[in-house]
Amino acid sequence: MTAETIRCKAAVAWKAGEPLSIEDVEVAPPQKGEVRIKLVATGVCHTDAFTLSGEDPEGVFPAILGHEGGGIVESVGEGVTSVKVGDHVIPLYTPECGECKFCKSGKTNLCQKIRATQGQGLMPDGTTRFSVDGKPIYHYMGTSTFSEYTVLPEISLAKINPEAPLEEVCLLGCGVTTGMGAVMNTAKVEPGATVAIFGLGGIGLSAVIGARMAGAGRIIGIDINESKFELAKKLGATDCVNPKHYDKPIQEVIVELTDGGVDYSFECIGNVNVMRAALECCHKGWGESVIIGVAGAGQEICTRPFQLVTGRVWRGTAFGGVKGRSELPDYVERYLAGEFQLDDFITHTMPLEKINEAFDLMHEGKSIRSVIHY
Ligand code: NAD
Ligand code: AHE
Ligand code: ZN
Ligand code: ZN
Repeated sequence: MTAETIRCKAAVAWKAGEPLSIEDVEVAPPQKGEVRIKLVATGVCHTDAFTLSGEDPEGVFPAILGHEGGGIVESVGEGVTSVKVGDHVIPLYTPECGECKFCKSGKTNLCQKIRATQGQGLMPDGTTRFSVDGKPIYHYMGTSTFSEYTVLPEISLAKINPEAPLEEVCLLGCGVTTGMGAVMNTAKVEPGATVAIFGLGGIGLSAVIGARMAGAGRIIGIDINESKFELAKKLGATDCVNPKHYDKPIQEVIVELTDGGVDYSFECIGNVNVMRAALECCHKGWGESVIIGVAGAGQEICTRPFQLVTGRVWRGTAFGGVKGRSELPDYVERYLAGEFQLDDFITHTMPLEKINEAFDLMHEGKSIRSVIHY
């Protein structure tokens, strides 16, 4: 049976810098190779706030933001074979087509099959499935989870175990996978290593969990908001440091604390000055720093090249280097097996109508993750 247009609620970002507006949107049926899903829950990540602020060079408006969702397949377009109606899925802003140069390289999770149209807020055929009173609304990161229903390409869905609570595993659609993956997959932190994690929000705390699971010997959490320290310690941080308590640069403080620097550092904020500090607190000869945070348009990183000449390594990661379709379902299984918890992250839950409160709580430093329940 051919699917019909659905009318539902969505939070629309009409303009940069303005609160989201709850609207009745039309969601067109999935086209060839596409899938329409009913969202059950979505987290709110700092990247949503970043794009809404107008700092994202790829930010297009009006758009439906959101990229940390969990949902159930409602209908499928022509030719879709890998998922069926009723399957539980996590939307992927990093798809996995399995056939592009990037997928075939085996060296990266950055599938590029639909990256160009995704960055323009469009489906792969160059059009949009969302509209309000006939006016097209752009997609966001290929996911647009701040809507009761959304449409994605088949290659942008990870099919997961239906026993997993979507209200929790939605966080594996971005934050938790990114932080854990950065540590275990990108950096490959080894047992006994000393690790510094800058920024203890959803991403940094997930990196703390990853470091604990990797068997790191020392996990130093750094944040200017000390209310984050209690949870960081519960999750495995051995030390918590507030840079505001020191007169000298934080990299010097960390180098002194660690007999010459850390083996691995992670920047989980999006601040280019902290990115420099994260590199420079690494141990001479081998320390590696991984950039996770997303910095605003026009910003650049800098350090003395001597930092790299003398063996420090600077790298970055998107979605923790995780290949969504082939590897994310296993993260869900590991969660179900009790290897890590997600409820600690969910400081607030709310209906879609209150989504602007989730952004306020994030900006006030009061939340780790707000999860919208549909
Ligand atoms: P968040 O707002 O929940 O957490 C950020 C934390 O950084 C807060 O605890 C804040 O107090 C702290 N902080 C701010 N300035 C600081 C400073 N100068 N020194 C120390 N701590 C400071 O954000 P989040 O959702 O955890 O996201 C963190 C960053 O990661 C954002 O830039 C986001 O866009 C990015 N991100 C990247 C990826 C990726 O794939 N690379 C994925 C998800 C999120
Ligand atoms: N559009 C921005 C960059 C935003 C960005 O870096 N996004 C990360 C994911 S953040 C999730 O919370 C990412 O995956 N990047 C890889 C990619 O292909 O976008 C800009 O600067 O233009
Ligand atoms: Zn995110
Ligand atoms: Zn690909």
